[in-house]
Amino acid sequence: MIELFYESTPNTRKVAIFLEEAGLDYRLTSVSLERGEQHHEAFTALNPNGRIPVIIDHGPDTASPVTVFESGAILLYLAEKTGRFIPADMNGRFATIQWLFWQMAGLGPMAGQNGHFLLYAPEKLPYAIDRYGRETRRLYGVLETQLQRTAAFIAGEYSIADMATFPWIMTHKAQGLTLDDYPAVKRWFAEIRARPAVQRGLAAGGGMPRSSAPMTDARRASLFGAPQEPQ
Ligand SMILES: N[C@@H](CCC(=O)N[C@@H](CS)C(=O)NCC(=O)O)C(=O)O
Repeated sequence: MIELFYESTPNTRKVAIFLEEAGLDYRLTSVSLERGEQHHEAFTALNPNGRIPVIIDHGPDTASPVTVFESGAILLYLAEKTGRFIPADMNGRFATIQWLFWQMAGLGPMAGQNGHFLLYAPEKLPYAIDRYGRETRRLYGVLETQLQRTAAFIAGEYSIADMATFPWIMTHKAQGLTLDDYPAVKRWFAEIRARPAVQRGLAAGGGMPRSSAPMTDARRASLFGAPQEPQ
């Protein structure tokens, strides 16, 4: 059984989608970002970086429980464990891994900062808005070119690269973008959203808090305030 430490956010949705796609036995353990539970000692013992998602694989097919943090590493772990959603041949495998890393190191952080400066920063800083907006649009353009090329999924067949990228494209409106400007991304997005396992993955944790929850003072303090500094 896989335990997924969870609040509904782009990075945790990736993992819920994989678990549903693969039909793995799992349960969600709520981590309230508003209450700052990602900074609690019990949680940072699992992930010293104090971020969700984290999984614990409780077996029974592992000698002892396996803990993994970082959503990209979790997707790779689950793909290795099941032999699914990553091709076995070297070319296909690294086509998938390179796009997974592109999402982890590029699209996720840049879109995250873009959303921050557009929606949450107490001051509207034109330089930051311009810098991250431009970079996010550039990355959407890169994805558009790739999806026009493959005319299918990001790395050819449906894979963990798509599962990593899709929840971030879900945030396009908050990024100030429209998919009408990216027709191949729009086609791919609709195709993935229609998958029953993706629907189930997105519905996981129905009653739990979501990243789209209102930005209360407590949430702002937990996400951007003093707990983020070295303790
Ligand atoms: N690179 C990490 C990023 C994880 C991350 O930033 N998680 C957010 C939710 S999507 C979080 O835990 N935020 C809590 C905080 O900023 O204190 C991953 O992909 O797992």
